[in-house]
Amino acid sequence: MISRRKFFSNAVITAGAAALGATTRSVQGAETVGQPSENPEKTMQYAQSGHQDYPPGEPGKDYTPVITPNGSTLPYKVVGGVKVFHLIAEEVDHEFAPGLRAYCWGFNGQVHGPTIEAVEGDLVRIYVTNNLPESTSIHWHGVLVPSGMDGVAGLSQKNIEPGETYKYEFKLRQHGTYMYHSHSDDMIQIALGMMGMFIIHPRTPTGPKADRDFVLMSSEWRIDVGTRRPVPIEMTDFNVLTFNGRSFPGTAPLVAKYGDRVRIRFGNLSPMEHHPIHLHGFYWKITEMDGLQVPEAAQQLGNTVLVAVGQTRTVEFIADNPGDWAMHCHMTHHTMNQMGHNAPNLIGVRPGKLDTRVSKLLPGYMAMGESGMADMGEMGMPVPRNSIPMLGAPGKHDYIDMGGMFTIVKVRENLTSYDDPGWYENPPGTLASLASNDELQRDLGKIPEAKPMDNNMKMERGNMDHMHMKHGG
Ligand SMILES: [Cu+2]
Repeated sequence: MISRRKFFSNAVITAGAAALGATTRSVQGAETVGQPSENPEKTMQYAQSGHQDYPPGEPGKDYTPVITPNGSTLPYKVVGGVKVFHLIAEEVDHEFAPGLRAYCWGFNGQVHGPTIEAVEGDLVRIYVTNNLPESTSIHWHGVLVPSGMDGVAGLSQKNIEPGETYKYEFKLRQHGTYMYHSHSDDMIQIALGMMGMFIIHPRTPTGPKADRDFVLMSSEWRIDVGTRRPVPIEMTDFNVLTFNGRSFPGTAPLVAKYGDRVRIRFGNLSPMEHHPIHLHGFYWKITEMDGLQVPEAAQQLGNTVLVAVGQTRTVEFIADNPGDWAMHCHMTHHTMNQMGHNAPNLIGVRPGKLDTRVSKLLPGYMAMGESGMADMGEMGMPVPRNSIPMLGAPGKHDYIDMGGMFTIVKVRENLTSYDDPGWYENPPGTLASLASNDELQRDLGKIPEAKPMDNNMKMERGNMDHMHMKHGG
C-alpha cells in the first residue's frame, strides 16, 4: 500500500537519482509509485498469495463509485471475503445512436462490457463465460497479476472454448484506471467490441476527492451503410467513432455542478487510432497515466490529452465555468458520423439533381454539399435504413455539425440532480450574435459588403433547407 509518506519518499529518491544522472534508477523509482511495495519479491508473494490484508472495499465507504455514461458497473458479490464477478462474452445487438444498430461482441448484453470496479487490496475472482462462436480469453490490461492470470490465449492460458467458463483470481495490489479486453483473435474480437474499463480505487486515498468520476472508453468501427455487422478486418477507414460504444448524438452528457471537482478517466482500445481528446471551457491536470498516479508537481496542465491505443489517461478539473461544453476527439474525421466518409468532393461544383438521381441507383450515396458538408445532416435526403447521418443533431441554437466521438460536459449552478439539465441558458450579453449596423459603423467604420462566392450555387440549395432527416424503409 502506498501511503502519502512513502509516496513522497519515493519521489525524493527519484529526484535524487535523477540529480545524480542515474536515469535508470529514476525510472525504477517512478515504477514504484502506485505499487504496494518497493520490494519486488515481497510484492510478488503478496500478489500470488491468497492472504487477505483488507476486507473487501465497499462502495460509499471505501470509495465513491465511478459513472460510466451510457454504460454500467459490473455487479459483484462477496464469497468468503473474495469479490466475485461474472463476465459473459456474447453477441449483442447494439445501438450506436438512434438509427444505427449492429451485431457486436460484448459482455453481459452490453457494448462495451460493464466497468469492473474494486479497491486496492481486494481479492477478486472473475468468471468468464464464453457464449461466442469462437474461443476467447480476457486480459486485464495494466493490472499487475500473476503470469497465468494475464489472459493471453496460448501464452498465459488455454483458450476459453465456446460454452466454457474460466476462473481468474488475483489480488489487486495497485490502484488506478485500467482496462480489460479479449486477447484471443484480438483483431476480430476487439474490432467487434470486446473490452471494458477496470477501475481500482486506492485503499487509502490521498489528495482531493472527486465529486464526479467519469469513465470514457474510446473505440472506432467500420459499419458499411445499410449493414448490421462491423467489418473486423478494417485497418484504416473507420466510420463510426465512439465514447463508451456510442456516437453523438447517442452519447449521454457529463453533468456537473458548479464547483465540482470532475475526474474523467479516458481509455482507448480502438483497433488502430489514437485520439487527442479536447475539452472546451476548462483546463485540466493529467493525474494518472496508464493508471499510475502522476506526482502533483509533474501533473501536466492542458485542455487536450492524447490517448493512444492501449493507454489510459485520467484528468481532473474544477467545474468553475457554467455552460454546455463540447468534449471530443480533435481529429476531424472522428467527430463525423457514418455517412460523412467516402463522400464525393463537390465543393464549388453545381451538382443540380445529381444526388437524387444517383441515390436511386446507389443506396447510401450522398455527395458533399457544394459549400461544404455542414448542410448534410439536416438536408432533405432520406437516410438509408440502419445508418446515421454524417453529422450531428439539432442543438439549442442551430444544427450541431458534430458527431462520432463527441459529447457534452454540462456545468450548472443550483443543480438538484445530475439528470440531464437540458440546454444552457446563456446569461444576457454572453452569447455570440449577429452584429447590428450601428455596432459595425461604430467599431469598423463601415458595414462589410457581402460577397457570395457564386450566386448561382445558392439557387440549388433552397429546397434542401429546413427539411427533417428521416429514415427510409
Ligand atoms: Cu480520434
